[in-house]
Amino acid sequence: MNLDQATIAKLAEHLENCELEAQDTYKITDDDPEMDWDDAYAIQDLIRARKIARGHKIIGLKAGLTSHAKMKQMGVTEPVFGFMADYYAVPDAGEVKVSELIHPKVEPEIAFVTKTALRGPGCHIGAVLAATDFVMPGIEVIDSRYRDFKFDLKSVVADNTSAARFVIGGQPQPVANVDLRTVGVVLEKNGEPVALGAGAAVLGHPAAAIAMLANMLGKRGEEIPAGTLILSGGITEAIPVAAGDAVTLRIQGMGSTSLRFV
Ligand code: OOG
Ligand code: MG
Repeated sequence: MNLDQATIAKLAEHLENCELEAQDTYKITDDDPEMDWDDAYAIQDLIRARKIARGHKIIGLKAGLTSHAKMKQMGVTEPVFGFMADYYAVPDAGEVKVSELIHPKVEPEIAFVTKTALRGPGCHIGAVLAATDFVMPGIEVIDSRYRDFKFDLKSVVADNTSAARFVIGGQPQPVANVDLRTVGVVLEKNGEPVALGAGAAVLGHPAAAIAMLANMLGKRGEEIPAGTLILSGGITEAIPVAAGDAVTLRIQGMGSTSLRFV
């Protein structure tokens, strides 16, 4: 770690306030270029602790930047992870208030729910499939707190990987019922298909994103508990949305989920 505790606390407070006030900010590595990976996750952990201290629950995890499309769009090379707070969850077909966000974008994702714990190192796709209760369609709404969505990896980790809202829905399927590599994914905005893909866009197999997450947590002495909801990462590039937009995600054999921006 290169930053002292006071700086980490100050940056966590700043980034969380930006989220809560829907206010964008400069990239934090501009002022603190010596920030390292441990500092970045320490800031994210402190944002999580601040939410828990205010009575919020953490209801899931997310892997991010797990597809080539996403890494190319954001100009980065490595996956990262973050958490989902209770108030990020939107009911299926529900509303997202754009006044609470800065510059939201949507991502088509496959959501996993575990039935047994996963612990790295050495976690692999087979272990993930064995531990998965079901998979279902999930739309993540990301909202980087950084101006114009411009960031480097450490800044985005500190900012809880742009997490803001999400919806899951459709027909939960056991993994034996779906080929998660070839499964087709259609994201529609106002009835028009705006992004198309297949599961393999995420690290060759979306379960590989969950294995990677278990291995990253394992390095910190943590695990993915049984019953955890995990978003495995955007399959296509993220699509900007505005008030008035309706977004639907359809995944082959898994039904659909949707939300509206108001
Ligand atoms: C970072 C979050 C990326 C995903 O699914 O790849 C992410 C960002 O692009 O702002 O959630
Ligand atoms: Mg995402």
